[in-house]
Amino acid sequence: MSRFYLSFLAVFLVCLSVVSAATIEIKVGEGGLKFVDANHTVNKGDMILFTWVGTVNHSVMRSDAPAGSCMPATNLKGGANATISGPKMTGNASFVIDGLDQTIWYYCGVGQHCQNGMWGVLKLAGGSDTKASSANRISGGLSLGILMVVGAATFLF
Ligand SMILES: *[C@@H]1O[C@H](CO)[C@@H](O)[C@H](O)[C@H]1NC(C)=O
Ligand SMILES: *[C@@H]1O[C@H](CO)[C@@H](O)[C@H](O)[C@H]1NC(C)=O
Ligand SMILES: *[C@@H]1O[C@H](CO)[C@@H](O)[C@H](O)[C@H]1NC(C)=O
Ligand SMILES: *[C@@H]1O[C@H](CO)[C@@H](O)[C@H](O)[C@H]1NC(C)=O
Ligand SMILES: [Cu+2]
Repeated sequence: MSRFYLSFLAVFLVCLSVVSAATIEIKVGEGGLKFVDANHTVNKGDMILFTWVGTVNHSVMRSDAPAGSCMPATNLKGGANATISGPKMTGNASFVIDGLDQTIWYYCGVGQHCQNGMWGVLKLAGGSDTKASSANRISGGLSLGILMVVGAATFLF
């Protein structure tokens, strides 16, 4: 193996190990008064994408602890807004994990939906992953790795 090949391989492996941002989709109102999946382990930079799939209005609000407290959060870190989306029936809403909170609690503020269990939890993790977001993260890491290898090759040759 040539030294060049080995250095590309090294760059590639380093890139693979870098945690890249993932998009985590949460379906709002799938199967009733639910977020699916409600709970995820997230990393800084991940985008949480809520997509409305139900047939009644739902909102997405951040709350303080404990999970399922069903009250808008007060004084979120970084001046974040407790309202991620007001009530609606279609479309989407998203926010990016800023890494300031170890745990983000969220719920639907429409009617008694939250009291009926329509809430979820996003936990910040350094390395570990949830099943739901690992596929996205790996493909993101792969494309980044490939991009950097192509970049290195262009530079060296
Ligand atoms: C989400 O996690 C909380 C604990 O943090 C747990 O009580 C709840 O049952 C979980 N919800 C789902 C839908 O798994
Ligand atoms: C929070 O977001 C809601 C809905 O997007 C908006 O109406 C409200 O003005 C915002 N509040 C602050 C303090 O930015
Ligand atoms: C759903 O939400 C929209 C936007 O806030 C509102 O205009 C509409 O009246 C709501 N529909 C119901 C059935 O509550
Ligand atoms: C989210 O909704 C906007 C319009 O409200 C649309 O332009 C955009 O494509 C949607 N994004 C996703 C990822 O569905
Ligand atoms: Cu709801």
